[in-house]
Amino acid sequence: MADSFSLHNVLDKFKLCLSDNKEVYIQYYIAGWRELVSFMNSLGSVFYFISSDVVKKIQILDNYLTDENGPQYLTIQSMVKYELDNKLVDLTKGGSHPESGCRTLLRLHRALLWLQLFLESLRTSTEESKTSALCSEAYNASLAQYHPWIIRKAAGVALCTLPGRDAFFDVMNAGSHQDVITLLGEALPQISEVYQITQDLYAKNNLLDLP
Ligand code: 1PZ
Repeated sequence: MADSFSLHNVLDKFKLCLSDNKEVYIQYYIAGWRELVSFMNSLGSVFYFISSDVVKKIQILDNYLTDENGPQYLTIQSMVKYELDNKLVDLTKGGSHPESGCRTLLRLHRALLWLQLFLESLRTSTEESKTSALCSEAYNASLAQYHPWIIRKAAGVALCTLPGRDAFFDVMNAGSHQDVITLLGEALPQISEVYQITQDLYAKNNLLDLP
């Protein structure tokens, strides 16, 4: 990626996600994910199989956002209402809308929990902590339950190649280690709020298990 990555960029995008009345703007949600993709790509080619899936999902949502019904996709709340009202969501496998906005965003939403857990454990980690261990603990506590064995295996292999804690802080490109830790402390509550609002919305509409 030509753009140089900084943790600031990710956090800025997720900060912009929330509207005054606590709706979540899809435009900034996917912009946050674009930054994460550029981060993953800077970690090396083992991560392409992960980032290419994220890119695919960003693209699906971006297409909805820019097509003629784009205004319905302004926020996650408006998307859920629009797609449910118009029967555009497959609630079971084998329907005619396998790539609804709702199910696509759900995949990113589940991964956001992983990110939140991982960044929180990184924030409170010590010099002896291993990023690969923190990362896979967060993965096992969140995303792994939705992945078949073969993907869990591949994710495990990729995670083994993660740089150590010091190098990882450097790749985040947000100043000294202490700066990064402070930044994470400020920003994680915002990511967590975006996560929680989405989670409650999906739960209320019985969308948490979309195929
Ligand atoms: C910093 C290092 C990042 C390590 C991330 C550890 C997580 C490994 C996840 C590996 C899964 C990638 C392969 C694609 C799986 C897809 O099958 C699933 C389900 O989608 P479907 O098949 O139903 O359409 N895709 C996902 O679960 C989305 C995966 C997102 C992974 C996000 C990682 C976040 C990285 C942030 C970087 C700091």
